[in-house]
Amino acid sequence: MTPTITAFANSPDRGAGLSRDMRVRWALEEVGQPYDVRLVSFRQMKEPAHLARQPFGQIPTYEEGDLVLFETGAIILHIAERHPHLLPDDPDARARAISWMFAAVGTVEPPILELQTARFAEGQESWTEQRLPQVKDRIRVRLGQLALRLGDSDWLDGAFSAADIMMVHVLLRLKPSGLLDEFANLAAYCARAQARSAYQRAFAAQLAVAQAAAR
Ligand code: GTB
Repeated sequence: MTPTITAFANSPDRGAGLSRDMRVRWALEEVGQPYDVRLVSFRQMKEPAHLARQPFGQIPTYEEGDLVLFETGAIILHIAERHPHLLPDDPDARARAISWMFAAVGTVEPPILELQTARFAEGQESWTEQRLPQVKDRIRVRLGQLALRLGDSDWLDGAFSAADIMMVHVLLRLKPSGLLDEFANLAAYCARAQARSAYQRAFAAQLAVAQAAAR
């Protein structure tokens, strides 16, 4: 059955690949699962039909028959459980990969989101400039810890997995800030992931939506 995901009809990142549907597209491309996309406007995201799928009025969602999922971590875990190659077969390695998926959204993403909030939602506040150095330092702490653990490995724990999809996509949001480039192995890790053909197909698909919206 072909799943349907939702994505922004008009993504605020204009096709830079930073919206979270990109993670789901990438996972689906990695496993070779074709998918349909339902584009939603900001207004539609807050209407009952979409709220029934995503109680917080956000994208992406994932529909497969009667199954409706939200939260990218859960969606990608579901895809990885239904298809080979995105999680290790060995139960312990699988559990470790899932730990990294949680770490991406629960430990690494929150300080990065704080920077987005400081820049975009609170950018006009008088105290924002004073706050930014602390926000950036909190990110550097996390990136330093992650960089230490990654070392010169290609991927987080053995072979490429769903954990790398989650972590790389979280890290990519930092690119415009320059913070990622302070950690050479993390920048190389992201570049390695972005060179994957599945990443590139997913990126092209979401960019095509943004380009069509701009016409
Ligand atoms: N925890 C949820 C998940 O992982 O699925 C978070 C979902 C989420 O925040 N979705 C965003 C959304 O729907 C889309 S990605 N926001 C609308 C709302 O909350 O009302 C948001 C996004 C846009 C642009 C960039 N960027 O340019 O860097 C990054 C992220």
